[in-house]
Amino acid sequence: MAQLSESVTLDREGDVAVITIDNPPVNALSWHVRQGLADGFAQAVEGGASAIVLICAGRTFIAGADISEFGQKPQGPSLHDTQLAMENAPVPVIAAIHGTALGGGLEVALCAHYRVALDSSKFGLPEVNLGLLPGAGGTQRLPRLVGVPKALDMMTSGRHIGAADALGDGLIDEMVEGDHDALRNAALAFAARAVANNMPLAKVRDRDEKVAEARGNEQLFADFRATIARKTRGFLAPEYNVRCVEAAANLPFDEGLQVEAELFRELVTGSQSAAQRYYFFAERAANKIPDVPKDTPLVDIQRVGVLGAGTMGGGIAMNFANIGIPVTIVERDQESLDRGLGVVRKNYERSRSTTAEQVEQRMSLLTGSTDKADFADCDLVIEAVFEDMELKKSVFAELDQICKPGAIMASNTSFLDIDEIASATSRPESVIGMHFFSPANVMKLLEVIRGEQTSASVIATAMALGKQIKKVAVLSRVCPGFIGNRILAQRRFEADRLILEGATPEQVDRVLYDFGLPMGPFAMMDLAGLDIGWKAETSNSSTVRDILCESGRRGQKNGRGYYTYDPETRAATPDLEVVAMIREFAVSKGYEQREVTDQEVLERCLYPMVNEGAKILDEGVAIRGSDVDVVWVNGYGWPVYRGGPMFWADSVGLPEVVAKIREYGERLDGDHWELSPLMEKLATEGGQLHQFSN
Ligand code: T1G
Ligand code: NAD
Repeated sequence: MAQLSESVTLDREGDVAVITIDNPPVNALSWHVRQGLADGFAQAVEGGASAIVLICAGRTFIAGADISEFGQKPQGPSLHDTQLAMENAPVPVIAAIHGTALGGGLEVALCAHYRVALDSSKFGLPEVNLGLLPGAGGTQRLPRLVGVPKALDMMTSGRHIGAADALGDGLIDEMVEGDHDALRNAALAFAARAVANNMPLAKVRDRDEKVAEARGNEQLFADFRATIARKTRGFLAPEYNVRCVEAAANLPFDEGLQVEAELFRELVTGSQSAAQRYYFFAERAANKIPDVPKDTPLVDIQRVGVLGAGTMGGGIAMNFANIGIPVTIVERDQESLDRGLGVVRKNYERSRSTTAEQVEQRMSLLTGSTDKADFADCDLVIEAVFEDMELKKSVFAELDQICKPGAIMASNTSFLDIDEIASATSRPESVIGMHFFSPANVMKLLEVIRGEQTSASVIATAMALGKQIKKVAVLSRVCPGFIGNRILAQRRFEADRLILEGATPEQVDRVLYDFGLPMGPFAMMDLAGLDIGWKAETSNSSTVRDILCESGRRGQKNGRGYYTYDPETRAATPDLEVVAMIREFAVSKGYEQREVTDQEVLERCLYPMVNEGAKILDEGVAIRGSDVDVVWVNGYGWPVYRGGPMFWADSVGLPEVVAKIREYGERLDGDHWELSPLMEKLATEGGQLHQFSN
């Protein structure tokens, strides 16, 4: 066996050459892998091998290019040359695939003449998630095997397909059951058959029949663009991926490769991909807690309890039933319980990805009760009752009596002090915040709130559980509103003031929507309901919300809020009557009316958020700047192609942001305009918020 580079070896099985990549954790195509591959194919052919098998050690086949190398000085041979060597090899080249063949990994496999894969394998070209497109021939080769519609779907969604699917599409030639040894043996057997039967050296580039079906079919591409328009709003990469597939259908292979190379170059040097690549690592960093080592023992969670089956409780329970963990749901009375379980069943029945059988299987994992004593055998209880401190303290005192030793008691509070809630128990070390976002069975973010006394084991368990239920968990310390809601409150304050000074709700919402946020603050308030926490008997026309509610407006639920809503389509239309009511109210409060520019709206809504994010870092509430970004991308729909509030502020330039905050702070009152010392320091020293860590 020859060690060709630090991560690639060349070996012989009889007269078949075996090239093995071993580059943990995911066999990414780092420069030394590319070097080893180039040498491996050359030496295998020079050595007279009758066939070549390419296989990877460890947990997966190649999971793509080495993302950490992007933006760095290029090293080692280009992937393109190695792929040509594979494709033009004078002997059969078989790729043996296990785990995930993703991005450049699948593109390498597509240059083999044949592909053999374990039945547990996954395949994908997820570059779009990094603001990119497959830049190693994948945009031209994939459609030639799976057809144009499938390639469009895979490349613009980034989704992975399974081995059975891949076999059906002709993406692989043989599916193997078993383990890595079974795969290796099957690939060697396939190689022997290929040699014995003189099987053709099939080049994917020569396959035309599947792309020919879409040649000149502009309608197909137009229809596809229309289907993805809404969910890819603001992103560049999806459209560029579509253009490459169009080239695959309409141009000769090498010309299509040219189109791919040009569009790839544009994306990889652009700001969107830089933000999305940053975000890829930011999401993975969020899992690392400096004072909670990786090997911290976890609490074994076999059964979960959820207290309260309201808006949040039901969704929280679904997350655990979805992964097979039984859940006891306790409500204060049977009627509330039936209502809550009814909503859960409806949500399951409405979900297109859940079969009728799965609905029953998951509902069977949910046990309803009106007696908290039924939490006695739970390893974790998550409380989701009304947002009231006294109520929460009283139920935690009860849980303290009921829950078994070692059980975790978590609160889904949005704002309240976890330490104060924990003080109602005799075991604050077992109390933690697990803050889900609505709808809890859909939103990916889980803010994990550690109290002063929460144990490392409880923190580690909550973070690991977050990954298990397919959430992105981010750790926060206690402060009002934690990371996400605390930052949201700053924007809300300025948005409310801007409409008193002359901006309109439509203008504020439009500016933030065009920036890439899913919805502006006023449309969001209409969606949530203007009367949340509002009481007619105490309303005294002291806020815009008061006067809107006093006028009978409740938001989307009664078709009138800051906007009026079409009863059929729910489409929102700016309400001039509301604009006039706000004007009159503002003037009565002494606000001078003036023209407010879109730029001022953007700066006054986003800069206080950045400033608050910096304060959160300064106080050590968040571990690192990128955690703040992960919270906002996953919990509040901040466009990932802008990285997050911290990354975005750095891209604007902290000196500019600091100068603006100072300027606004001089004429506007409010703590949110008091400059964060950390941001001032970083701006002076040329530091970056998104790279800051405590
Ligand atoms: N490059 C560098 N590091 C990577 C990596 C990659 N491609 N993929 C994963 N890692 C690191 C990751 O940061 C983490 O490190 C560890 O591996 C485990 O990852 C030319 C342009 C493969 C499904 O987009 O989707 O090819 O935190 O925690 O949940 O056309 O990783 O432990 O230090 O995510 O089991 C295209 C990206 C690249 C796939 C495994 N490929 N990776 O998931 O583990 S662009 C991708 C994943 C490209 C070509 C183009 C997932 C995974 P650390 P993990 P996991
Ligand atoms: P909700 O009013 O929809 O549901 C609360 C449920 O708790 C009700 O069904 C009520 O019957 C039940 N309940 C109240 N007291 C109880 C008791 N003593 N025993 C058992 N059940 C009891 O409220 P929600 O929106 O689901 O909020 C619940 C918690 O989650 C709050 O702390 C809230 O701040 C937090 N939260 C809400 C959201 C959101 O968007 N709604 C998001 C994140 C967190």
